[in-house]
Amino acid sequence: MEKTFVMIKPDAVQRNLVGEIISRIERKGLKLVAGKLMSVPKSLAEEHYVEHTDKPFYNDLVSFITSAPVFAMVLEGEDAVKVARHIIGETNPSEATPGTIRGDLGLTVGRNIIHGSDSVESAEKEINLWFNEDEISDYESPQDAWLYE
Ligand code: IDP
Ligand code: MG
Repeated sequence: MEKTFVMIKPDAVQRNLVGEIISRIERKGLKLVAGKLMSVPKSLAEEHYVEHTDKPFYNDLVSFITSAPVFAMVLEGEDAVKVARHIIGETNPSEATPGTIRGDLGLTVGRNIIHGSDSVESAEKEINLWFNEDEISDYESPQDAWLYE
């Protein structure tokens, strides 16, 4: 089953939206297989956003992600990468469709609530970057029988 990496950013943790966001993910049917509240070391933030090193917002982005704790997660499910990106919504919350996490809960691109891996390849990279293998659980959920044919 496909896995993806999702991180609730510092703005959403400070705004007490962790429960709301995890609830949306759970209701969708994605299975939580790892999760932790953590302060992000600068080196981890820099590595996570390495593809954006040359962007004008890179330094602010690294400062923001390291400014207060995040809630990092691994989610599992059929097409988990694509499904998580869909329920997260467009990068800029002002353009994100209502009903998505960013569309309902965010206002500006620099404070857009949540991160989700953009491909299966980056999901693998990000899961390895943020989690040790022994932090990820493999378990059967009784609702699997009612989520999948
Ligand atoms: P994504 O998070 O939807 O994958 P990316 O383009 O990969 O979007 O950008 C990574 C993160 O960088 C965004 O989630 C957002 O926090 C930040 N970001 C992207 N574009 C801008 C911008 O124009 N101004 C400020 N921050 C930005
Ligand atoms: Mg991205």
